[in-house]
Amino acid sequence: MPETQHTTGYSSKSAAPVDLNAYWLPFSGNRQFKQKPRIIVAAESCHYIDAVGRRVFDAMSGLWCCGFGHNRPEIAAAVQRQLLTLDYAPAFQFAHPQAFELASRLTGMTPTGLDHVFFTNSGSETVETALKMAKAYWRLKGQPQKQRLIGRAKGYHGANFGGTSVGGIEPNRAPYGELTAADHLPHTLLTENAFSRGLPERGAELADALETLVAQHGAEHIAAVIVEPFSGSAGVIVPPRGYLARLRTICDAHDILLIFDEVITGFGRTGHVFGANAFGVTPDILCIAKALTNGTVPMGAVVAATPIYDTFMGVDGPEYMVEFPHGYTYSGHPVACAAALAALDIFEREGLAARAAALAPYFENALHGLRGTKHITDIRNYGLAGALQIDCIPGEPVRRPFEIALKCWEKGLYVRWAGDTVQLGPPLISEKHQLDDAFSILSEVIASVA
Ligand code: PXG
Repeated sequence: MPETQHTTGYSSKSAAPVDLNAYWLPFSGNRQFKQKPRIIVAAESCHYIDAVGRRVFDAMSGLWCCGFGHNRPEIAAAVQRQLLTLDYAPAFQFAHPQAFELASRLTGMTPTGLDHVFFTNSGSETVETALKMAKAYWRLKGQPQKQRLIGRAKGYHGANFGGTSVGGIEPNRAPYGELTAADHLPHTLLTENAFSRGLPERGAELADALETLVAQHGAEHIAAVIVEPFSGSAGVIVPPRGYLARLRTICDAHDILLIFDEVITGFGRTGHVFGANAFGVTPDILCIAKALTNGTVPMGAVVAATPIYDTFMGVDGPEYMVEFPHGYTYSGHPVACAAALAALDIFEREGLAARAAALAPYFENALHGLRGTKHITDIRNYGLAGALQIDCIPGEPVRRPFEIALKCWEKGLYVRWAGDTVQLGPPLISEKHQLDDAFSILSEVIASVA
């Protein structure tokens, strides 16, 4: 059967019809999308403009990445300057000044002791880098058997092999069988914590499941545990009070590296610079991406604690030897560095972590104001991140959130649907009246959905 030719009407170069099937969208329902494409053509501060001219409030900061607002001229100017000065420099065995500048800038922002930055190009690459770094570290320390990786149920750590394996969102793993061996701690989504505001009170002892895995495998076989300070993709699952500190204590007791995946929680989302600051727990390895460049140019980074870096640098052999045989053509890309430096200027100059912290109680009140609206079985929030748990239609857990999000889009509000949740991560620069409008659309839409 010939493939249907759909047209968007937005062919940029020619009048030829665009074949919608030429583009295979990531993490999307392609068949549904192509019946009625949602095409975004422009952005402005906290809004998107779609192909029919609709202005849509970006209540997800893109995909959690554009929290400082869209189309910031300072970032555009820095990128243009960089493109006309040094568009690319080899990342292996050579470097350029902006990579050092950005690395130093970042180590000035990360918790004490996290002082060495390895650049990547996405959250997924960041996670792969962190996992390989952890495994290689133990080999260099003379403990080659310390290799097991532990994630957490409902965790999301990107789409590559290692990240998918330590990830705990079942539908993301199921299509592929086993990729890399990994164990999982239980998630911390407890019904008795439903409708908690901020940190839930119950469940810190769930961290003790790590002791069970230690008893099962022996600490001498476990390299690292990776968790998101709060789980983003699974729908803002906030750690129970004391949980992360307990995980840190158990890792310390057994010499297990603790990796925080702060791809979503970094750069102000929690109302602090990092989730590590918000929750008062410092990991051995910190993973960042997304808001590092305000979403403008792909970039990520692993920030490693000094003992890890020193172990690699202390390796036997001649000094010209590569200590960590890992990296990417575009690691520390000059254009990405320029974008990140300009984005961090904005972040610091405008005090956006503090702004998020100041706006968070207003956001929390508005979000929890939806309690009692039909279909909503839980509401969770931290900083400027929030999620609604939506009662499932039997056999179709994803349908209702999907219908809610599409109706919101039509009414000028972009929220994300994933699994049985609707999620919000508004720009850190949002105004209260914009949040009011967003919540009034959301409440009206949820009430109208069957
Ligand atoms: N770790 C975490 C914690 C993430 O949230 C990644 C790694 C992977 O990043 P890249 O840049 O490779 O996509 C992510 C990405 C959502 C959503 O709606 C979340 C992500 C991506 C897209 C959508 O929750 N997180």
